[in-house]
Formats: sequence, structure tokens, C-alpha cells
Amino acid sequence: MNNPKRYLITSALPYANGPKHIGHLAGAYLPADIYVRYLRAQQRDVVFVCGSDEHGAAITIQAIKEQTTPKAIVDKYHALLESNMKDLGISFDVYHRTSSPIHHETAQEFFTQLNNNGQLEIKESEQFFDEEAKTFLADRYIIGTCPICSYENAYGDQCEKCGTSLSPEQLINPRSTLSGKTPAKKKTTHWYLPLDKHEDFLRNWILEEHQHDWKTNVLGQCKSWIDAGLQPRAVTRDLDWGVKVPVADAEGKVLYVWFDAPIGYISATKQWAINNNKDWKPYWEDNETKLVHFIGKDNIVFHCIIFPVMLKLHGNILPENVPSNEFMNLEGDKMSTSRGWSIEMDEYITDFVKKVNGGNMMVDALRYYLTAIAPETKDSEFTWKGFQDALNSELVAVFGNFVNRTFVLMHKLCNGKVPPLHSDIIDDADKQLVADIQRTKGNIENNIEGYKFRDALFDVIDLARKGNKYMQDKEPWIVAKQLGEDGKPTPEAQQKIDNSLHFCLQLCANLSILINPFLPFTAQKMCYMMKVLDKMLSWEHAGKMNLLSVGYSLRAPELLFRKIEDEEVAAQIEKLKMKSKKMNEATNTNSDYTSIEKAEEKKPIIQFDDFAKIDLKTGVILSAEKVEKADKLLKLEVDLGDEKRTIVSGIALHFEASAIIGQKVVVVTNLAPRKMKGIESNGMILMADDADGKLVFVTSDAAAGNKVS
Ligand code: B3M
Ligand code: ZN
Repeated sequence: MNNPKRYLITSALPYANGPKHIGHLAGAYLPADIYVRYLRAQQRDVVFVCGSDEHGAAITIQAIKEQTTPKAIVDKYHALLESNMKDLGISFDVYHRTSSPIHHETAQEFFTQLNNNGQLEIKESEQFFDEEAKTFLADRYIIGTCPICSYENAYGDQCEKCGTSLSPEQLINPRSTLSGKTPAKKKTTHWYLPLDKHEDFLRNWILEEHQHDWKTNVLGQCKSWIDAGLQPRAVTRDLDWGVKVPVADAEGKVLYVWFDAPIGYISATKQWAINNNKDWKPYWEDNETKLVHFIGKDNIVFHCIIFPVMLKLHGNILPENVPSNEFMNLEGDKMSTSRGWSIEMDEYITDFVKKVNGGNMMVDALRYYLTAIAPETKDSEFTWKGFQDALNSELVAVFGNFVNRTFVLMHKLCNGKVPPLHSDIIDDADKQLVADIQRTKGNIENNIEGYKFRDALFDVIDLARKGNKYMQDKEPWIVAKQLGEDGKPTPEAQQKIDNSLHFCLQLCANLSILINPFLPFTAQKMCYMMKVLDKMLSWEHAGKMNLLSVGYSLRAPELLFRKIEDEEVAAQIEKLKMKSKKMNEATNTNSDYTSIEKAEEKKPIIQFDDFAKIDLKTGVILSAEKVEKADKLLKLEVDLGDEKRTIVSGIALHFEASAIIGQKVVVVTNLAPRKMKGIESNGMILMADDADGKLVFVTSDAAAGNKVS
């Protein structure tokens, strides 16, 4: 669509079931943000919507894990995700949530219209049922072996390993995530979207109309789906968390999360319209709207096949493009929050942004690297070393260096003012630089409009590199040594200096406009240095060579980026290893089922005051003997420095009494006395499980009687 009247840009709605990692950021949020910032700089009418996906088994299962309610889960993670996105400069016009009333109404209306128009089918079928938990098992409630890649913990709706979309019946060895048992089958009734009836439409719309403008990875997935033959797809579930099916006698049924979630784009637009006193309808109903969905590759089928069929039936516009990214791996392995092999957005913010030498500079640093390695056509890999190299040798050494040198020299050789341009001495190098700026602008436009954000970013960096080369060739600091009798550079020398710094400064102004969609905080800082308003960042100004007026005085250079030190890289790699080790120990295997079991042993959060009530001290076991008629108990004498205590401990099955004499221990000293087998116990010895499940002493090297805190 050339020159659309307006744009509606969406990013996949993240499940509010936990923190999201930087792979998600690189996949669906950052590219959309770059695109939107570019469109805004062009003064286009654009609305950028997103929000939390708050329904589905992803949420209810997390609630079981955290021993709380689904509502508490979505409230907690919605707030986290909203603030993370904001901190990372993702400039949504609205960040909504699918638990909101306006979303429930919108989704129900959508379903009702399709149902009333006879576009859904109702069918009774046998579905997996957990007799113990008394629930039907759809989607993530059931796991089993993936028939495609043999991954053992594939979900009932999708294998996270190979990305294949599944139905529970396809799983080999299905088992319930609630009880771990093999499920039974039970009859139930559901509404289906008959995708099979829309095969011709999809084939034509995707594989013909969009064969040249959609990405090959997206077309490939769509083609294999369509070629495999489309099946009716259930759009309701037997669950109590979600959007209620708006039909009488549909008690206990909700809309399938993948039916309601994309409608979340519409309800988010409605919310935006309410907030801004606008009309939402043209964005979803007018053919001159360009709708673009930014997603990760595991969401392709939903956005390219299912949702478009829903939109068509409901009378909405269809997406113009669905630029989906592949996955970003991390240090040689797949990124995964549950396995602890990830960098959560929140972690990055804590470790780099909210630190003394951090701030928004480090947001842009991350945006830079994630864009530079964006998995646009194939999976890519984040490494901390790569992050360091990209920052130090590109962002700092090329872009930051050019801007900094220009400002420093301008202050030194031109009195801190934009020097005049002496047109009679403009040479080929100057002309070449101007041509480069203009050509780069065009390249960036083509690349961004073709969703090639990496290439677009490289175009900007390359232009800065040309700036460095230009400056190096002109070497104004050497020219400045041609002194006249007054000890100042000769008039000819000064003219040369003026021209080269004039061009370098105009290039800086251009760079701020061109980098703005990618690194908005950097662009802002450059505006501050140049003492210009944000208005200058308007795209129409790119390519102009009169952005800074002659004689205008500019500020001193600010630090745009900082280098990443080797120690920081090492610390992050160590942290990653520790985190994944801890996660794997906690879950023992990678199975979801065990992770749920283990998580159930977790205790609720306590306040610091609760913890502060406990008195912990180091001690040494002086003597130990078995307690009669109690095979688990040992009676211990413990030295606590200024006193000796008798403590009865349930460790007799794990340790020989004689073997633990002299053992250093940590003792809870203010536990109320308790009688066991007639002996009063005055305290408790702290123990831990080791990796093999063996009991070990929690110990300290400090001498007996020291406080532990
Ligand atoms: N919440 C799945 C995901 O986060 C899903 C996307 C919904 S987009 C409408 O991958
Ligand atoms: Zn698989």
C-alpha cells in the first residue's frame, strides 16, 4: 500500500505470566518501536498498540506455581512488563490489558457476531480430562512428546522446542501438568472456526497477493500450514479464567486465549481512542489503514492464518504485513526464562540502566546491539562479548567518537560556534560527504520500509564512519598549526577549519535525525548538545545541510556512550551460569511438571521485619548422642560462644553421632523451647539439601557465638 492514510502498528501481547527476556524485546517490540518512531518522525498518522495477554493456561498455571490467584499474577506481571517496556524506550501509544472490561466486551461482541452469522461450528468431542483435578486439559495443561522433534515437554497447543503448533491428540505419552497422570477422555462441546472453509481465501491472499512483500520465513510457514490442509479450530475452552463464552448454557466455558488475545489489539485501540478523544474505527475498518503486526516466529500461524480469517469474517481490514522475526539465542543455547538461560528485560535494567554509569545511554546500547544482531532472516545469537565488541568498536569508536571529536574541535578551533561556510573553497570531499548523507537517508528509508532494521542501522553507522574518515582527511587540528604572525591560524587555514567543522556539525545534526528511530535517547542528547528542539528530528530535515545556523553557539560535548569492561562481561556470564544452575537444581529436570511440584514447596513472601525476628548464631557441636526410642533424633550440646545449649535435631538418619563432633553450624537461637522425647530442645540447627538430595550442615567459618545476618 503506497502512502496509506494511517498506520496501526501492533506488537505481540506478552503473556503476563512472568518477566520477558531480551529475545522477546528483539523479536516483537524493538523493531516495531523503530518502525513507529520512523513513521512519527515522518508526521504520519500512526497508533502503536500493545498490552498484556492476561488469559489462558500460561496465566493459571503460573498462579498454581506461585500459589496465588490468576488475578494476582496478571496484576503483578502487567505492572512489571509495562514499566520494563517504558524503561527500554518502547513508545506504545497504549499498553492495555486483556482483563479489562472493554476487552471482554469487545471479544464477546466479536464472537457473538461470528456465531450469529453462522460462521462458527459447534461440535461435541472427546477431550483429555484429569480425573484427579476434575478439569479438561487443553493447551498448556497437557504435556507430552512432540511428534515432530521428540521434545518430551511439548505443550498441548505448541512445542516450544521446534515451534510446531499442536493439538493435544498429537502428543505422544500425554500427561497432565496438574497431576502428572495420564489423562482420561471425556465428552465436551465447543465452538470451532472452520479454517478449512477459508483455504482459498488464505492461499490467494497470502501466497499470491503477498508473495513478494512478506518475509520468506513467514510465507514458508504459512505455505506449509495451508498445504497440510487446514482443520476447524476450537475457539472455546473448558476453563474458568478468561472471557466467558457469551451464549446461554455455556457455563464454565471461556474463549480460547488465541481467539481473544489478538482482539486485544482492537480493544487496545479503543482504549487509546478513549484516552485521546479519537475515533478508533477507521484504524480497523478503513481500507486506507496500513495494519502491521510485529511478532516472533512462534506466533506466525495465529497472526497470518487464524486472526485474518476472524478479521475477514468480522468485516475488518487485514494486515498488510506480519514481519516476524526468528529467535535470538543466548551464549550458545536457546533463550528460556524457565531454564534460567536468559537475560530478562528487568535484569538488564537493574544491572545496566539503573546503575551509576548507566541511564538511558545503556538503554540505547542494548537497542543498538539487539538491532545489529536482530534475527530478521535467521536465528541469531546474543553474546556478552559480542555486546561489548559492538558497543566499544562501533557505537563508541565510530558514532560516539565522531560526534565527540566534532564538538571538541568546534569548541577549540571555532569558539564553540557553528563556523561559517566559505563556498569558494568547497572541494570534492565536501561534496562527496553531502552526497553520502543524502544517499544514506534514502537507503535508510528503503530499509526501514522493507523491515530491514539491521541494514538501516548499519547505514547510519556507516555514515558516521564516513564522517570520521572525512575528518581524518581534513585534519583541522593540523591545519590549525599554520599560524600567522598574530599566533592564530592564518585566514586561509581558518577557512579550511571552518568548512570542515561546518560540514561535520551538519552531519552530526543529520546523524541525530537518522539515529533517532533506533537510539532515541542518544538523539535527544544530541539535540541538547546542539541546543535545538526535538522538532529538528523531523524526518523531512534529514539530508539538509543547513540544520545548524552559522554563528549559533553549541554546548560542550556530552558522553553519548560508555565502553563495556571485560569485568562486566565476565560477571554477566558468571551470573547467567549461576542462574541456570540454580533453576535446573530447583526443577531437577526440565520438566514443567516437576517445576510445578517444586514450586509448590515455595513459601510465601515475608517482610524484612519477619526475618529480622530470627536470631541466628554460629556454633560448634561439642557432643552428640542418639535419643532413645527415636531413630531420627540426635541430642546435641552446642557451643554458642558465651553459652552452651542442648538442641534436639532430626538428623540421626543422616549422620553418625560421633562423626559430627566439632562440626561448625548455624543455629536459630531464639526458637521457643520444645520438648522432644522428654528432652527440652533450645534452638534449631540449619540444614540444607545438596544437589543429590543429601542433607548437609549450613555452616560458617566464623568462630562460635557470632551473629549471622
Ligand atoms: N501472548 C504468545 C506469546 O507471548 C501470546 C501472543 C499474543 S499476540 C495476540 O508468545
Ligand atoms: Zn517439537
